[in-house]
Amino acid sequence: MFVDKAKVYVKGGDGGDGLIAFRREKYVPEGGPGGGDGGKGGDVIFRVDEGLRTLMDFRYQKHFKAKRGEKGRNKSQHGANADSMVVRIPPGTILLDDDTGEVIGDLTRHGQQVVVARGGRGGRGNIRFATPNNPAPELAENGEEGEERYVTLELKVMADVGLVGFPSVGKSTLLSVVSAAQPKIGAYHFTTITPNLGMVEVGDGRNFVMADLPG
Ligand SMILES: Nc1nc2c(ncn2[C@@H]2O[C@H](COP(=O)(O)OP(=O)(O)OP(=O)(O)O)[C@@H](O)[C@H]2O)c(=O)[nH]1
Ligand SMILES: [Mg+2]
Repeated sequence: MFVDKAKVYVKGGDGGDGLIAFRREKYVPEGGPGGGDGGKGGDVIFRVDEGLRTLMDFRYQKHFKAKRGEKGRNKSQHGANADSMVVRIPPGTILLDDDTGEVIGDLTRHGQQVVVARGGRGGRGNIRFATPNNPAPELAENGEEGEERYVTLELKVMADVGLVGFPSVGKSTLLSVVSAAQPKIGAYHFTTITPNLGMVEVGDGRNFVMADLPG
């Protein structure tokens, strides 16, 4: 068994700010407050896709930030909530909070998902702050910040192919050439005592796991 690992940064979207605005209507001289609430920031969600087999994609993209919520609108309208950002992961991935070591999720089935960073709530607009004493408040809240953290992904990988052959025929050498693995190579028999695994990239985006076994 070989463990593929990756560490990524995730951040939920910030909430949209609440708006300070006043109604301006014909024949209504003092229309009162009309600033709406900000929208919620997007969540970052990790979802299992059974088409994936490795954590290779996370070597290239390590930052995942969801969009922020829209600012509150006038006429008491709520700003739009931001869409969640969905990141695809292979089945069998364990997600850990990198700082605390807490297990965030252990995802095995296709479509299973977990929110790894929540988006912030939107701030309240000035309509929310109107009171009999202060019917025209010049006050609104900022949106809440989205959660952020570093997440470690761990995937236990089973080999797709194994190299079987007599001692010293060059099995470890082959693995070292087609993958990034660095197995011990020696001009004597039984150099390899425990299996070595490596990820082989085919070139069209696909990849597979090769195991170098003892002779
Ligand atoms: N001439 C030649 N030598 C090779 C070739 N491939 C590997 N070797 C050499 O053969 C020796 C054994 O290579 P390994 O890759 O360790 O062989 P292995 O099959 O993993 O051996 P065990 O782990 O001991 O079973 C090393 O000295 C390599 O440098 C090849 O294509 N040609
Ligand atoms: Mg070997």
